[in-house]
Amino acid sequence: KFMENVVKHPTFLSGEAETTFIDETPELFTFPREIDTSAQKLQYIGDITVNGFGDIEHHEKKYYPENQFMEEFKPFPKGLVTAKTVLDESGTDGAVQWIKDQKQLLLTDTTLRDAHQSLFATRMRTHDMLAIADDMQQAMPNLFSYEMWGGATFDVAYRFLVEDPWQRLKKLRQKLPHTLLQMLFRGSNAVGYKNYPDNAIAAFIKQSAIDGIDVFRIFDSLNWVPQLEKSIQAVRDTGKLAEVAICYTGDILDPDKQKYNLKYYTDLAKELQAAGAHILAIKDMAGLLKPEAAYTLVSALKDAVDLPIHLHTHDTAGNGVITYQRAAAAGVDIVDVAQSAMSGTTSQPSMQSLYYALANTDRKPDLDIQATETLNHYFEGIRPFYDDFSNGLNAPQTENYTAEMPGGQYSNLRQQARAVGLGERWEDVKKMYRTVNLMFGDIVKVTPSSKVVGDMALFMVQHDLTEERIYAESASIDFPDSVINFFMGNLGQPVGGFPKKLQKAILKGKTPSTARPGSLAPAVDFEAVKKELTEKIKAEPTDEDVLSYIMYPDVFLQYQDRLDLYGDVSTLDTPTFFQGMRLGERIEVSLRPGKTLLLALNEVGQPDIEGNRTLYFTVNGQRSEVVIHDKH
Ligand code: 3PY
Ligand code: ZN
Repeated sequence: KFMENVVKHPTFLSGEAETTFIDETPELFTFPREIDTSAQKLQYIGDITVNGFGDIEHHEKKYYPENQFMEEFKPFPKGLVTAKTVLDESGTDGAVQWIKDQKQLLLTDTTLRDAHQSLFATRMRTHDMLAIADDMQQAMPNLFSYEMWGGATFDVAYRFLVEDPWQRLKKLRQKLPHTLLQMLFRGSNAVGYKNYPDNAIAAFIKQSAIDGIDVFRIFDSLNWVPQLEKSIQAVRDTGKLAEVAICYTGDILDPDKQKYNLKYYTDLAKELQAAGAHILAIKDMAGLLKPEAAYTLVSALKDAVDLPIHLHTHDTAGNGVITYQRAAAAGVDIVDVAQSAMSGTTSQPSMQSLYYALANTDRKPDLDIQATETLNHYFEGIRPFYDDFSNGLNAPQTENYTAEMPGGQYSNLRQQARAVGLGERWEDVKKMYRTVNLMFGDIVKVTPSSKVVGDMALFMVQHDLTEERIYAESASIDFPDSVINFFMGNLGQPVGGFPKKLQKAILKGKTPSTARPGSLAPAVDFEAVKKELTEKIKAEPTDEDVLSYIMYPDVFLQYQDRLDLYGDVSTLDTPTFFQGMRLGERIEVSLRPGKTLLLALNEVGQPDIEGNRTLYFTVNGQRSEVVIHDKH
């Protein structure tokens, strides 16, 4: 391929090629990716069959009832006015006015983002989304939006699902043309866990808008407004909706928890309005907003600002629907719900339950309830595929009113605890999470600040550390990097500042910063990054690839390596993707449009002296083998 590139290069053809020709022409080294082959698919399936998926305990593939979701829905009503058509035709001002004019409670469906992030560690695959997206569009034509991107979905797609998240966005955009698509954006932390330079933030937002995002829910993990301003402006520059979040913590009605009182939230809302928010979100990431507090808060915010209010909660403690009902009574404009089969516990409250709770009131959502009940069966069918990643909860967790752990963190931290051998000590980890929060000065906890609290809690449980020992022995303790980074001020400033004694103990003489981290970060040179990435992947990257590489260099390169090894595995059915194949099983795999493989696994050989096993398949009737190293 290299020689072919050389002899076809214009400089070479012109006869001007000198000895530096090869050094100066990096494009010679960019080769088109090999198209998918059945050998690549066998490599993937063989590896999962023999070694299992990631850090999930290896088990025999489970049997699932055949998912025969073949329901038909009414076609999308022609000419229907939706929030999306209003935004496209009348811009952000028109959309904001339209929201304010609605009497019914508007709904955002989080099934494709926060629900699975909170229930099974963000593992829902694009394959399972695309299979139902047309039906979702038809069954729920009147939704305000789908939250379907951002948060943890971005890195999990690359890291664990061998998928390109931008493709998910573009494909869902095609299938959901009439509904706003919404993403969760972590302000200066974008879709990552650290601070990124301002121009990287702006470029990421611009590309996301081009590829299909209409509503950006922007938050800062410490509610520090300087960390939000650049993102708000960047979204406004795209002509899309900047929905800016107050992250809710504590309890405004509890006299003992007045660090975050009503005045704190109304003052913050005014600042966010002044910073350019089109919509105000109340982001109750841990499900701490109790029903009467919701009534009080929404009423006060309605008085304080002139913005539509969008409420997001998690049903961790089981009171989510009542919270929404009281918020609706106070005039909240939009709330976040998930399909019943994907709702409850650490996820959002159920869309269907909320509908019935508000039936026969003037806030009843405009929903074809029978159609959504039918649609929900699809999610009932696929949810068991993800049981290996489950949060393990089947009942409300009222203790979370004390632990204050965000829903999106719960299943991830549990998974992290298992990975470091603390699976059995989960109760201790939760208790320690609360202790660490108080040690840190009772901070707002949401990604990435919640991750810092989680890392410290795991660290303390793992090393049997108490608060007293942290102070007494700090000189000899190697604190987790994320904790040092936080106390250096690299995620911004927490409400009320850092606790000085602990900060000193953790930083061991280093000087923390109080500047906005983005004001210190050098701007990204996109051309230089593109060149570097071209050399690394030996192919021309897309603009999206460059942004992903800026966010997650190692994760992105590992994804590229796996793509080279396995080809596009996004077309595998989900049980096969996570659990491989059973002996004697037959499956169909779509290789590319119009090309399907019929695979059968006939035999798994014994490991040879080096631990390699040969797997014997039939592929479209032809015998085929693959050798897999058994890692056990
Ligand atoms: C995320 O940032 O991923 C969250 O879901 C925060 O709640
Ligand atoms: Zn959430």
